[in-house]
Formats: sequence, C-alpha cells, structure tokens
Amino acid sequence: PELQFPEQLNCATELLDKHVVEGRGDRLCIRAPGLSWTYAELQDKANRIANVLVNDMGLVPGQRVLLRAPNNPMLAACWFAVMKAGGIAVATMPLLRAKELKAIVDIGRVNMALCDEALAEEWRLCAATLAQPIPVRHFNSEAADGLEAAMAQASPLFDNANTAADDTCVFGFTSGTTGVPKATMHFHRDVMAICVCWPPHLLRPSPEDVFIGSPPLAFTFGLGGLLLFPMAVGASTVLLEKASPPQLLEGIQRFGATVMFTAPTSYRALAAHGEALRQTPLRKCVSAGEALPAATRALWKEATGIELIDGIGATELLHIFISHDESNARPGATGKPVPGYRAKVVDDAGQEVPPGTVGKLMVQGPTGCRYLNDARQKSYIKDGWNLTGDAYLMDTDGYFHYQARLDDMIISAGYNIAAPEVEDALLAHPSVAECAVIGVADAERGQIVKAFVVLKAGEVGDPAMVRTLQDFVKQTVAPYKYPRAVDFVEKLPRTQTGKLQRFKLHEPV
Ligand code: 3UK
Repeated sequence: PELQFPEQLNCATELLDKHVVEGRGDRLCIRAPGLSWTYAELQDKANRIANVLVNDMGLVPGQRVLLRAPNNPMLAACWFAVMKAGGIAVATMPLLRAKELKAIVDIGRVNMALCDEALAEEWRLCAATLAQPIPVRHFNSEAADGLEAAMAQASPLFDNANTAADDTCVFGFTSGTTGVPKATMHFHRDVMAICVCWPPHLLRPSPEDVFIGSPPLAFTFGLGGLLLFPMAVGASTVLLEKASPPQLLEGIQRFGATVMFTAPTSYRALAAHGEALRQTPLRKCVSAGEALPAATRALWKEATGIELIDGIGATELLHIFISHDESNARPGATGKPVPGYRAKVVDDAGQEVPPGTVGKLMVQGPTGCRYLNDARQKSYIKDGWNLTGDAYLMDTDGYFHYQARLDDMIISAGYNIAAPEVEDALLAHPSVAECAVIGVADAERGQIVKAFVVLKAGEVGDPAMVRTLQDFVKQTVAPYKYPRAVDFVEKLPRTQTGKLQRFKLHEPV
C-alpha cells in the first residue's frame, strides 16, 4: 500500500470533497430508512455544520467535539464537519449513561458537543454535572436553537482546515473488559492508512457496492466499515439506528446491500435466514470484534454460500491488522498480516517463538497505540511493537491462529486451555445457540473448565444434555479440555460492541 502521505492532509478532503470535485457528487453516499444523500448532499451538510462549529460554537483546530447519536446520516455529517474544521471527533457509544459520558468529557477534555435529540436525555444529565458548561447543539431536532436551524442560516461552502497529516482527528475510546476508559489518538494519516491497507487488498469493494452492518460509528470497526471504507471507493453505505439481526436482514433486502460488517454472534443469528439472504445481492461478509469460531464460518457458508472474511482489529490500531480474503480462508485462522503490517508471536521474555507455539501477539504497522495521557501506554507498546493482549500461534504457512485473550487462558491440571477453543467445539453441536467458557477455581486441578450454554429453542438443559455436550467436546478436542461443569443460561453478558464479557460469569448471578 502507498503509505507516504503529503505533509498537509485532511481526511475529509480525501474521502468526501474529492468525489464532488472529480464529478461524482451525484452518486448515492449515505442511505437510511426514508432518506438518502448523495456525496454532494453530504458535503453540503458537513460544510454547514463545520460553519456552525467554527462561527457559532467557536471551535478552533485541535479542540475536541463529542458526538452522540445512533448510526444515522446526521452523525456521518457531523463527523465530517469535525474533520473539516480541524477538530477531534470523540464519538460515543449510544447506550452510554451520563456517568460514562462525563468520564469521556473529562478524560478527553471535550470542548463542545453535537447530540442527537433522541439521545439528549443522558447528555443533559451529564451536562448538569460538568464544572464548566460546554456548548452543545442538538440535531435531528426541529428546535429553534437546534443544529438544523443553525445549518439553515450557515453557508454551504467551507474551506477545510489545513491540517497536518499527523494532527490528531479521532479519539477512539476503549475500556477493555474493565477499568477506566482510555482515549486512543489517531491522526488524519491513520484514517487514510486504514483505507489503503485492508480494504483494497482483502475486501476489494467496488463503487457499486452498498455497505451495511451493525457496529456503531463510535466503535472504530463501524467507523471504518460503515463510513470510511465505502467512501474511500465512492460506494454507498446504509446507516441503521438499530441493527439487530432481523433489522439487518430487512435492511439488506430493502437497500440491496452487498457488503456486511458485523460480529460472530450476529452471523449465528442471521444464519437462520439463509434462504432469504440467498435472494439478496449480499456477496461479502466481514466478521470482527471477537474470535470467529470455525463452526460459525461453516454455518454461514452452508446457509448463504458466502465465505466469511475474518479480521482482528483493535481500537488502539484503529482497524483490522490480520485478516484473509475468501480464497485464503482457513477454519480457525484469522489470516496473515494485512499489507503494511507485520506480526509476530513472542514468549514472556519477548523472544519470537517457533511456528506452532502459543505466545503473545505483537503487531507493527502504519497505525498503532497512542493513549492520551495514560500510563498504560507502557504496557501496550514494547520495543515499538503493539501488544494487543491476545494469545496467538503462527503455523508453518504464516497463518495466525487466535487462541484467547491472554487473561482467558485456563490452566487446568497443568494444561493450557484456550476458552474460545472449547466454545468453538461446543458451538458445533446442533443444540447449542451460544456459549461461553471460563476457568473456575478448583482445589484439585487449580482451575476447571466451566461452560455457560444457551440452548436453541426447544432443547432441554438436563443432566443428559450435560453429558451429551461433554462427550461431544471430547470427540473434537483433546479430552482434558472438556467442560467439567456446564450451566444452562438464557443469555450471555456482552459489551455494546458485541464482545463476550467472560469476567462477568465469574460473579454470582
Ligand atoms: C479482539 C478479535 C479474535 C481481540 C475492532 C475490528 O474489536 C475491535 O477493537 P476493540 O478495541 O477490541 C480489540 C480486541 O478484540 N478481537 C477483535 N477482532 C477479533 N479476536 N478474532 C477477531 N477477528 O482480543 C482484540 O485485541 O474493541 C475490530 C476493527 C476495529 C476494531 N476496533
């Protein structure tokens, strides 16, 4: 990939204005139920909002703008407006409550906010607790002091801020599994780098593609997959405020979506609609956020005929850094380093281990971790490499196989057992809908493997089922990995980004 960027670079110029300048302004860009905008229309909105930010709200380059909305066209326009004005976009997950928003305002030293009227209540609760009030405009609102009213008065022309390639433009917030949230800082050139590394080499989208998916734009998986990547090729993107599996299915049908981004659980649920999906033009499906079990890959292929594209990404690296395309899919492997990135597996001393050995994943490339004012930077970056916190092994062909989060490795009677491997084995059983595996303390073995299983409708979680599942696991993985304890549950705890929260299963229910 071409990773030499000019000294002055503004990602809004490259991803949005360029299409209008080059005569593609009439092409559809953003689609949503009841509304669609061309590239020229998105540019018009973004320019007006940029003028409101600068002239009415007093934004100067480098200031932080909190964005709060479900995935919708106005959120996209606000995001580009912040880029144009040389600000830093701090997009927040729609479900956050006032207390969590306050932490982001404090850590990110947020200067102003643009908030969807539909999510205004938590923002108002948060704003009431701030020592210094900050300017805010509400959008998707008819209020006289709302953003749309100000946009109507503003000029549709805006000269983008003359930002440097390494001016920060995005804070991606991440809380990991627990703990105080951290802001990861990304530059204009990082935004462009992720558009030239993974998409052209592994997704290979065309300008005719229609993108759709579930991750919020506040999650960098969604920002890339549902906004930056479609716009980098002049394609269109469908933004859905709610994107549960039935809503995704309806969206794919209604908009003729061809490229989908969502998490493994969502693929498992959607697989029940294989027949309906085969009637749509859907052709490329990307899975990320957590490990893709081999059983889920097989289920999706069987249901829809489509080979999933897996990719591991992280907020710290902005997007996907190990992945594969349809012709290099190997069950159980995430793939190879994305062009532009390097990866290796090391032991506790930081020495590279031979192929086939499990160790810690380290990654290097055009993007990488820059925590804002946070000492945890020291544990994520070692010798210039990013330590993602994942256990991986590389096979002799150079494919990287995910094992577990380093803290999800179970040690039982001296054996190392990766929780996802046992989950993978359980998911292959036809009675299992979802499952999660953890290690629980055991006097004799140190830890034992315990599984929490959500059964498919109509299945009964009785002792016979426990034995069936245990025998099933013993047949596909080394018998010592079988779950000695099995609990049947209604649902599993997940983050807003769709990740299993295994640590919550350690707490009594
Ligand atoms: C895990 C995966 C196995 C892994 C993300 C795509 O998930 C994203 O970012 P987060 O900061 O979490 C990072 C961690 O999630 N993970 C993500 N994808 C996979 N594990 N296979 C996968 N395919 O533990 C990683 O360290 O929330 C994903 C693009 C952008 C993102 N921010």
